[in-house]
Parts: sequence; structure tokens; C-alpha cells
Amino acid sequence: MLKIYSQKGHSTMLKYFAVLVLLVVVYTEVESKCPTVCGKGWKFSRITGMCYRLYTYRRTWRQSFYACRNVGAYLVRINNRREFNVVKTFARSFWVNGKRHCYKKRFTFGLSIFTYSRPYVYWARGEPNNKGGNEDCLQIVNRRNNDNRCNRKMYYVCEKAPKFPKY
Ligand SMILES: [Ca+2]
Ligand SMILES: [Ca+2]
Repeated sequence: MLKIYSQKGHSTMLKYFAVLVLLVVVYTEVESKCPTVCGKGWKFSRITGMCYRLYTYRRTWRQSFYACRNVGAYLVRINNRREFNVVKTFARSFWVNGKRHCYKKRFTFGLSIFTYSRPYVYWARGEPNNKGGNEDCLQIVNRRNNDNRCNRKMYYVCEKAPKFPKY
């Protein structure tokens, strides 16, 4: 009796295993299509569900802002801590979306004075210090935020939504 039971258990296990293998195969098939949802040169993050690209040209903050627009994206908007943790690893130092608001003195997305949505920030020690009263743009350096002079030229990261194939 015990033997039959154990055989039964064994075949059930095999069935589960077969289903598992099938799932992995299907999943891998779907996964292998993922890179194309962002386009060549872009990275898809499974954590945020967004596409990112580090540009290793050095540009001012404003140039970076428009350069991202010109490729149908936007200067990376860091919406939460999870996204911060994904993006901070892309390079040692680069521009992100965030400019000191002329009224609020806080950092907001975009260039418009009517923009109030704010990025998630994780300031480095002693920042934002607005050195010389002239540091109005947001960067990531050494995996923390810093306010820096907007005309400094550095790398930048663009973000866009993925395009999923239509079924
Ligand atoms: Ca974002
Ligand atoms: Ca600073």
C-alpha cells in the first residue's frame, strides 16, 4: 500500500515538474522578446516597467532635457525609491529630471513654473547646498542626489514607456 502511494506521489511530482518546465519555456519565450519593447540601445527594467537609456555625451541640463525629447522620451523622472535604486547604478554622475522651482524652491519635474510634481530624492550628505546660490538642477552622483549648476556638462539618462506588441 505504501509503495502504491509513493508511486502515485512520484507521478504527481513528475506532472508538476512537466508543468514547471513548460512554464519556464513559455516565460523564457516571452522574456526573450522583451528587449525589443524599448528599442535598440534601451534597457527595460522589470522593477519599474519602464525603458531607460544612459547617454554618454556630456550636455548641460537643458540640453539633456531637450535631447531626451528629441528621441521621443523624457529626461528620467525618478518617481519613487525603487526607481531611484534602478537608475542610480547607470553611471557615477549624470543629470536627472528636476529643477529648482522658482516659487517653491523645491525640485520639480520639467521646466514649467506650473509643474508641481516632484521627484523622489535621496540627497547626499550636506545637499542640497545650492552652492553660490546657483545650483538649480538635479543630478545623481555616487548614488545620491546633488543640486548642481545647470550649465555643467555631464551624462544624462532618458526614460520612456515600453511599447508592447499588439496581440
Ligand atoms: Ca519614472
Ligand atoms: Ca550641491
